[in-house]
Amino acid sequence: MDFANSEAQAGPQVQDALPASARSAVKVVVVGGFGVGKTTLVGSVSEIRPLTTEETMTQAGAGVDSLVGAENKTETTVAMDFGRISIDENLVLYLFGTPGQERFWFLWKGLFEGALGAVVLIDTRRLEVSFSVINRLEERGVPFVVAVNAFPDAPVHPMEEIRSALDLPDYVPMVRCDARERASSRDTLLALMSYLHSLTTAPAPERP
Ligand SMILES: Nc1nc2c(ncn2[C@@H]2O[C@H](COP(=O)(O)OP(=O)(O)OP(=O)(O)O)[C@@H](O)[C@H]2O)c(=O)[nH]1
Ligand SMILES: [Mg+2]
Repeated sequence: MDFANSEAQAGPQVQDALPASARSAVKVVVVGGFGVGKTTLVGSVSEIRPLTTEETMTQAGAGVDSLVGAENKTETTVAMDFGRISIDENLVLYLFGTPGQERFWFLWKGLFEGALGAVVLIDTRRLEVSFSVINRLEERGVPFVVAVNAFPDAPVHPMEEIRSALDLPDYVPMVRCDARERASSRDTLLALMSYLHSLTTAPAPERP
């Protein structure tokens, strides 16, 4: 990971304090299949040292976790990622990244408690890992945006093709992002906030 985690510098830091002007806080979850960049996104955008629960991958995952497109991956999230970003002087987002490996998905229930919305990260080399993630969000009625993460050797498809492959309704916003880039990760979260805002002001779209 190219960002400091909570173990690197122990103890409270001045920059970790909540801005005094913050009036509202919103919980957002970052979800997606194994290795799509969830921890990277939370780490790149967080204004506090992100809390991560990365553990070294072991042989336990052999034959269970598909490493296609993530062959060099050595660590995986076993509980959650946590970060914070101030959208403006009044609004603070608390970010919770979920574990990607299906055997840790039982933890999702707690992580989703009180969440207003979700970012679903997608890797176009492994779209199939996103199906069950999206199903679970739809079952829970959590509004979400889909962010296509830019991996260098990932095929670039028009958004509408990806929408159709994922069977996503027209009203679900889709964006491209590079989870390593702070500005890009921030834009992705802004897309979610703007979508959540539109849901409160517009008549509910027709859902199947
Ligand atoms: N090129 C490129 N690499 C990325 C991007 N996002 C993440 N990566 C790399 O992909 C690997 C996996 O990223 P993680 O952030 O650990 O993925 P994750 O979704 O948290 O993985 P799990 O917690 O194991 O499910 C890391 O080596 C990242 O550096 C991206 O936008 N572009
Ligand atoms: Mg992770």
